Amino acid sequence: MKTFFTEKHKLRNAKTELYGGELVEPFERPSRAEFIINRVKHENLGPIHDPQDHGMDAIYRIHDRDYVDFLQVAWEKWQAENFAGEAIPTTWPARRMSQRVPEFIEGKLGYYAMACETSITQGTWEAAYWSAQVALTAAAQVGAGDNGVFALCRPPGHHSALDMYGGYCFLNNAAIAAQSFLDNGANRVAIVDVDFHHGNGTQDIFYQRDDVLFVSLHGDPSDAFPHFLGYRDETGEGAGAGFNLNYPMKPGTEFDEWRAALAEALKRVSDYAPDALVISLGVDTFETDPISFFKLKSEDFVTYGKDIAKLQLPTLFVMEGGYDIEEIGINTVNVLQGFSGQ
Ligand code: OKP
Ligand code: ZN
Repeated sequence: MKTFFTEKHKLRNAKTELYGGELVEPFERPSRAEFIINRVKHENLGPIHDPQDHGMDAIYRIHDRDYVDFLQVAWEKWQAENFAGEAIPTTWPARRMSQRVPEFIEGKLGYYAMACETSITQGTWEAAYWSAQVALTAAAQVGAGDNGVFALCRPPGHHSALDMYGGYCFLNNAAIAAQSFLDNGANRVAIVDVDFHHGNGTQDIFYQRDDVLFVSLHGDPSDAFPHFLGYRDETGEGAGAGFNLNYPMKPGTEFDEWRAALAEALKRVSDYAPDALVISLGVDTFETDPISFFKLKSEDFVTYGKDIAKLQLPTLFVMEGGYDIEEIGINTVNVLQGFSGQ
């Protein structure tokens, strides 16, 4: 299996995350990708390639222009105010307030953020841009006939929507890749999101569409981030009615229950008969993940990789979360090895 990866992910290197009322070192840090790429090499998963530059067009197929403009200049504008710390919003357009976009950077941050743990800093835009290019290049490789390809994206993407960042995400790599399949001749694409957290961004982007089926397994939003989307009764709207499927699960969920939900999800995908499958691959379902509450063990990742392979679909794996950093490489590559029968 080919891996697409760039060292440019290191440009995303915030010093702070607001967690438990303190500014801590971000859980989503550069060493995550280093552990994964080292495991890819150690296991001889396959060749590692740099991404090609597919430009901005594919990004604008998913994200709003004003939002992308904001991301590109947010750090510069924040710095111009001479604030001491990294760019974090403090105020949101909550219920019954105006949804106009403010001029001042602190207001813009609140307008475009869906969560405030994600500080914007020097290099954030460039890393997010190249993370999307990794997904696009890997998608093109699937389009060229490879049946399983790994996009080692960092930063992750599935919390990012049309005009929202947060949850460590800026551009929705999986959604951008899914749209690129459609723009290159696919009629239907399925996205299965196995990250511990609900893929609110991906759900929102495709909620009214029937050309992308979105299925997510995740911690119940009543108990887990992103808290405000991911319930079972969110099934799609308009043309998209019936094309969104959520499997929220409770704290302590073990692999047997999780795997049964995956089996149902994969049955729905199979019935949909997509031309391509995108897996939003987060391994924060692991039993010792520091910010999650499922109980998967390392060998379970191999098992579910095999389950996904049984669909026999052209499959793109897009890296999302996973924060038990010492084990992240093992768990991620276990899925890919299970899939490819290595
Ligand atoms: C990003 B991805 C936990 C706070 C969690 C943000 C989590 C973002 C996860 N108490 N805050 O889906 O792995
Ligand atoms: Zn996650």
